Amino acid sequence: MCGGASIFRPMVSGRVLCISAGMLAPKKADNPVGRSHLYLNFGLLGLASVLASDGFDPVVVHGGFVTPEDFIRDLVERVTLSEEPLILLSIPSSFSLPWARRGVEALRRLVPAARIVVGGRWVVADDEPWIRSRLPDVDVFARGVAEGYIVDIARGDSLGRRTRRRVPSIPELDYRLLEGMECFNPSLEVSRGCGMGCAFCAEAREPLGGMKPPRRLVAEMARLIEVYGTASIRPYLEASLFRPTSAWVGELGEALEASGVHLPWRTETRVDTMPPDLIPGLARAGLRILDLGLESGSPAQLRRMRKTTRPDVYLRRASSLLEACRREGVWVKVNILVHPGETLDTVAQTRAWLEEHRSAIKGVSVGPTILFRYGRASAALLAEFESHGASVVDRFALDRDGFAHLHPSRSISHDAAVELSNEISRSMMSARDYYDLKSFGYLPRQSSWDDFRQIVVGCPGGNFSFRLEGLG
Ligand code: B12
Repeated sequence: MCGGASIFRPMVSGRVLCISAGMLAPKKADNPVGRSHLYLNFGLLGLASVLASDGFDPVVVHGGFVTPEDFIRDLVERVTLSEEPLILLSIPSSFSLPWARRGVEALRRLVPAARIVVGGRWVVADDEPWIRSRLPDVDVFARGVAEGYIVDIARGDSLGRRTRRRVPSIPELDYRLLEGMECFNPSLEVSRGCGMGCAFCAEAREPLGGMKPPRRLVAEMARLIEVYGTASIRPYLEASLFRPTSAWVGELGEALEASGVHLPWRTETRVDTMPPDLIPGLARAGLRILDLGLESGSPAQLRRMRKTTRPDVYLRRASSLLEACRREGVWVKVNILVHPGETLDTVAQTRAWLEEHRSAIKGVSVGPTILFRYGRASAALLAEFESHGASVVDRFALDRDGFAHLHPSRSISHDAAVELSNEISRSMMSARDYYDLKSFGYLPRQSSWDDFRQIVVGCPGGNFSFRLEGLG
């Protein structure tokens, strides 16, 4: 079963417990569809993979939407822990912070001698005093990416003395370490970093690294098929900025042909960095869904986001890319932000742009920009947002919760922004479109259209972000 029941192997002494913090409620509407999402923490799985190759015995579990106290109690009851077990807790987003806080309290109560190490670079950032104030019972906080020193942590070396180990910067993910593996559609990391400087992203200044060589990627796909025992998997190729060259696409095609591997996959990129002429080759190599961070169809808003200094060129490129995807049968999901400075006019511009490209868009993800606390960078970002006319809904939220909702401008309140986001979403996406997109990477692997349909039909008033049509 997916999302709760145990397939746990008996715990042996010295096993490293790697917990991905869950969430108390979904980020958007709290309904059964939101709660059926599985958020694979491949960053944590990568750390477990490094530990396993160094002789440790890690296991990765996901809190999902289970109440933290129940989750931890169940975990402690069904596993045999060593006397002073090492527990790695990963906090993938600020939305997981309340779960993590209660989870740590439960761990301290039930396993007082545990050594609890917390990481998750988007939340821990560069501000240990703050994260310690949120999670006082934790022993060690780890910053940044951790493949280089996770083994030292597991050995009990102090972080101050840590030595940088020589591990590949992107480890191969060992899905056998993931509890409930069969429920998750796997991810494969192809590159790290972005560095494009967008106002709302913490990776704005993380430089883009090189892409994984195609031969290595294909070998990993082949091993995934072997581990899952089936080719009916739909991997997400993870990269904050997926930017292949034509040589890379050509080599990928050759490597796939030579190995006989053929898997449909999904990835995410920017509209202005992916040349449309690469789409036919990528489609032949299995690209089925492309997530595009368009963010807005309004030139003024694109400038405010620092997405581009030439919105006309940016939007023209976006049109050509969408057209290339449409021609090749690649589904496009467009991400849109209702951002500081937004007015009803700028929203109308975005809606008109989406309408014009409707035939090339399978679905959208729309939401108001959220201000995430990212260490010392947050104050400057808030000042920038305020200069566009935005204000925070609750001035204590940023320090208390690690994120703050915004009123985008005097003319659009936060509630109005949520409502506008839902309207745009519903106008662009049917229940079937939503399912088709989500069944690639977010819903449990075995979840069929019929299962999904029944969940939706069984939840009248679910405030879904898609049109309730075609549900039978
Ligand atoms: C891929 C991705 C996902 C994937 C996978 C997440 C993952 N962590 O593996 C999925 C789809 C599951 C996901 C889900 C969500 N995400 Co997301 N996601 C990203 C993205 C694009 C890249 C994350 C990344 O860097 N992965 C690469 C791996 C290698 O890095 P990593 O996960 O950080 O792990 C490394 C370190 O953090 C550290 N580490 C992590 N855990 C631990 C634990 C220990 C003990 C140690 C020592 C170290 C350590 O070591 C790891 C390996 O080096 C980012 C950023 C972006 N550019 O937009 C957003 C981002 C992280 N997501 C975000 C959000 C909000 C979400 C969602 C709420 C949904 C959403 N999109 O709004 C959910 C929340 C899930 C949850 N339970 O909280 C926000 C978080 C902002 C914040 N401060 O809260 C980001 C920054 C995007 C943004 N809007 O700005 N996400």
